Amino acid sequence: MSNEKLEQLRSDLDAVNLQILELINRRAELVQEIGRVKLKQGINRFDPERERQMLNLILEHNKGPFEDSTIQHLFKQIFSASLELQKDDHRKALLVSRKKKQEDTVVEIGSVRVGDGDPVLVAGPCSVESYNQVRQVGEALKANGITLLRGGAFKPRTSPYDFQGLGVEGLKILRRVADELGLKVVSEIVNPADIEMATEYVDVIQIGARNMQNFELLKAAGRVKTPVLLKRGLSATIEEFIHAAEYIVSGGNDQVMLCERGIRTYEKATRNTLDISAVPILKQETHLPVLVDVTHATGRRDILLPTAKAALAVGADGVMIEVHPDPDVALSDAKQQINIPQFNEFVTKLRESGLYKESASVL
Ligand SMILES: [Mn+2]
Repeated sequence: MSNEKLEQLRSDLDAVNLQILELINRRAELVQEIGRVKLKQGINRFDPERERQMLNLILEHNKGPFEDSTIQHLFKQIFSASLELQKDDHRKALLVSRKKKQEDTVVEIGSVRVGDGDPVLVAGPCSVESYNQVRQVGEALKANGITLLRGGAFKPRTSPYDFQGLGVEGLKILRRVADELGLKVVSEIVNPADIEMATEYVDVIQIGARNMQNFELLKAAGRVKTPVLLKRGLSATIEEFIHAAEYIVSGGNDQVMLCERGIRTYEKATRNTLDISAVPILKQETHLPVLVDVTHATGRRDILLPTAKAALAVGADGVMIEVHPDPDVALSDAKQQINIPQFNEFVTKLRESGLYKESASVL
């Protein structure tokens, strides 16, 4: 008899579980619907006042046997799961997400295609210092069959007393050398007001790590058609990085490349810690090309080659590296830039690894 009763109680419990399941999913559907309405109205998803009202109503009606604190704890779990659900919906809707667009985005810079499965190199001095300096590096690029020339004209430096770059003069030098040698210019812009002007001189606008969340700059880069190379912030999560890219793409510019450049950790053996796993994650989560800046990620000449190989092995669409004709006298990042013979060796070894084949035919 008592066994029968236990069976009955268990079967009642199963039925209640299923009712709770149905109700909890019904609740989730309502929350999703509210999320869609809020998104349309541009209202923030999380509303603490509303959450307080809901909790008060629930506690008013709590007749036990659960204590109010237990009920509050359980409902808080349900609330936060629902909020997560709205977040997931939101993530699915991101323009840069793989869910929104299956195919890889290929960024075209003249005849160079970034993201088509054939990795590229981006190389050049940290800062533009003179025509001769840039010209020497440009010639080394050309000799190695590399088209994308980088160089900093506007330098956001840690200290205001450090060299700040040549500004527009630097952009003009880059443009002149690139035109003379048939190269393409990648250069950082730091001021939203300079974006329009920069499009006259650069083929790729770089947005640096320190400006990854300069939202006005991101919006300005979204308003032009020039491709953008967006670097990950020093302490930015992958999610923040993806959202920064979304600012540019949602503004109307879909030619965006992501660049992992190392993140800040407790490790001192390298300047930053190269987050190698960010590469396959970004490739999975977004359809944008992903590059790795081995110079700033490591800050060490002796491990540029192995980290570049690692980057390409995990699926990076390109590698960025700093080259200077005489790094010892460079006005910025003197310790980590490589000279031209070292650069030639780097490119040769990278080609020998079979991971990098760009323009091999022109050699
Ligand atoms: Mn640098």
